[in-house]
Amino acid sequence: DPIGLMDSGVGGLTVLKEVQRLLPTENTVFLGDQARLPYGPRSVAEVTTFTRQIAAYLRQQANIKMLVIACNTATAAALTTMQAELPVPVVGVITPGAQAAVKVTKNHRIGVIATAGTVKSDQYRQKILAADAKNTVISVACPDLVTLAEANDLTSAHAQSVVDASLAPFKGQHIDTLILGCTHFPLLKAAIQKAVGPDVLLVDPGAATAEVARQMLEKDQLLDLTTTPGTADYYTTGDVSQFNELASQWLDIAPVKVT
Ligand code: DGN
Repeated sequence: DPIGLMDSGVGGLTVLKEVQRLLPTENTVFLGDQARLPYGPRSVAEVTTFTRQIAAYLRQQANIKMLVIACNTATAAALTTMQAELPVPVVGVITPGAQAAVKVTKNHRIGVIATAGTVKSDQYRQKILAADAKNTVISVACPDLVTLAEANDLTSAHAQSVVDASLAPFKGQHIDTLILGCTHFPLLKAAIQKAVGPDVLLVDPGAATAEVARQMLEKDQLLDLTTTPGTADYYTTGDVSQFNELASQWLDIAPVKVT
């Protein structure tokens, strides 16, 4: 049975890539809810409803053995609920990302960029302080970066100016670590690094999340121990060609199957 991953759009593909890298024999099925994007400004109740619907769809359609909520906004809103409701293990991206940042910061000043929903949930700050209370956390909502990523506008002068403006609040804050707290943001990594300068370490929670997923599968004896390369299926609730363009580019595979 496959591992299911979900996001509000293409951002979750950044997590899928890490899962495929770490667990190349696992089958995966991904759903991007592009028709209802963005999740960032929506209420907890609404994001929880969407997450529940997608989980049910992936269970029924693909009999997933694990759900990775590859979306920070949905993790913040619905991880605990989904863990209580689903009969399979459920992994979110926030705790792995927070712990990865705590491991690498030296001056204990950690920045977080995310959607409004994730910032409002305060979960990155709470998880970071739970891991090490001497950290200071500065969180900034950057909804415009989601729009850039969905439009596959990653390297243009316009994209850089939007990224620069979104990250301006970090000027003078002396952070040494910045968590990309929205799964769309690793797509804009180059522009983000340019905006904050070369001395700030960017943390992409995707890799740490893939490792947590591996550990949970191992513990439950659900790991695929064959040597055949895993298959990948993709679903979007939105525009197939738009999804395909970015997915094929980011995952370095073409064409991808989208239904
Ligand atoms: N990719 C989602 C996240 O990680 O929070 C958010 C994108 C959105 O729906 N605004």
